[in-house]
Amino acid sequence: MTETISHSPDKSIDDVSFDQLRQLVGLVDYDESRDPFPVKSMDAVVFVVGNATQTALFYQVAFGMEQIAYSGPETGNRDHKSYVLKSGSARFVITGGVRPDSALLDHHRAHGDGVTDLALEVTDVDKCIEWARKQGATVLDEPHDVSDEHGTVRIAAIAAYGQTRHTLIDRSRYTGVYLPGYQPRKGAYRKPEGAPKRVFQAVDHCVGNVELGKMDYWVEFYNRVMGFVNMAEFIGDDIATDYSALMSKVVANGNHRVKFPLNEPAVAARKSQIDEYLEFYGGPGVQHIALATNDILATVDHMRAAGIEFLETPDSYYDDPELRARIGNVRVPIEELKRRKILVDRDEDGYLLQIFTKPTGDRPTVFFEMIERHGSLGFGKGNFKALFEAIEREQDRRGNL
Ligand code: TYF
Ligand code: FE
Repeated sequence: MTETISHSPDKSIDDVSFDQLRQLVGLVDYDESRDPFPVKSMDAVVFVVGNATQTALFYQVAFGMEQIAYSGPETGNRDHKSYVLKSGSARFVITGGVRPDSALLDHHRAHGDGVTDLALEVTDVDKCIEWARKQGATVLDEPHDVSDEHGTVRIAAIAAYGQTRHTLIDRSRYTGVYLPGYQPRKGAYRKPEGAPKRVFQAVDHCVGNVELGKMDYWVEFYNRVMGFVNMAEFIGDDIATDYSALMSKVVANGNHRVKFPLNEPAVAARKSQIDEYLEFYGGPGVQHIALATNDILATVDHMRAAGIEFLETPDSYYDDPELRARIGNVRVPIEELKRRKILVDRDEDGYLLQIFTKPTGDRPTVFFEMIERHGSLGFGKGNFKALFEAIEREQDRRGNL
């Protein structure tokens, strides 16, 4: 029997090629024919916010994204406004309620600005739903076609942790800009001269925070319902009690294009950053979205100039001889990283550079990570101590002890 080693049916995602993605987000080969729930990629990260009009501008200015589509009262959608933004292969949809009785306003009242949907592009919606249902998933939206003059998409949705859902989309028969109901529409914002072409190229991973004792439940959910595999990296009891106050495991689809780390609070000396999230988000939800860049120095310079605040890393991190020895040579002098507070981690496969924003909304909940991979398939385990100490300093500033 011949086995097909499947990469991805589409070899180029906009102008981010498959080979670029392999390096950007760390892909592996796998046998798609044996996958009960084959996932192509992230389709979109869907945010519900208090003011979609202003938030869409924020992602254009600070994250260099490009507005490509819109749905709202002017296009016949009286309930809410929805802006579609792109950067390389990444798509964000920013949504906010317009009518006072919009369900989105209830979502916002409960959770503040947050992520409602980690939408996935799949090749066969019905096959995925049939499998997921058999494995006990809650189907929120039964498979159905939605059409306009640009073709047809097939859509369904299953429930994940908290109020988060996974919409499944087959867009292989659709040529429109996003989905039926959306019109192509650029924003009025114009990038300044000299701005990087892109601040990031892809979504690398999306992290969920779940309640104490529920991490393994959700890992098992992704294994059983969506055929996701466990990745090697995890934060266990040992690390948790010493300093991180959280436990974490990572699941990924077959080729690792879609990676979902899952955190739960750990009982530690101080209030866990995960407990703080759960309290302010009002339950489980998406904690951070990691965005892959091929030039994290330019990324950070652009974002800082636009007013984005990153977690501080003390100079001692960079001056630590043990870190220097472990890191070895990276593509830029350590001084360049130190100046920008970019963290470095190395494992047996290579290294990665990463940095974390402070929470970007009003509540201490959702934040972003920018990551530049050079072979490493990890998540920065070697940085957890420095990272979690920085997060705790921020918790203290918020009066959360
Ligand atoms: O995604 C990850 O697992 C890494 C590490 O609050 C991490 O980015 C985990 C928890 C957290 C911040 C970063
Ligand atoms: Fe991360």
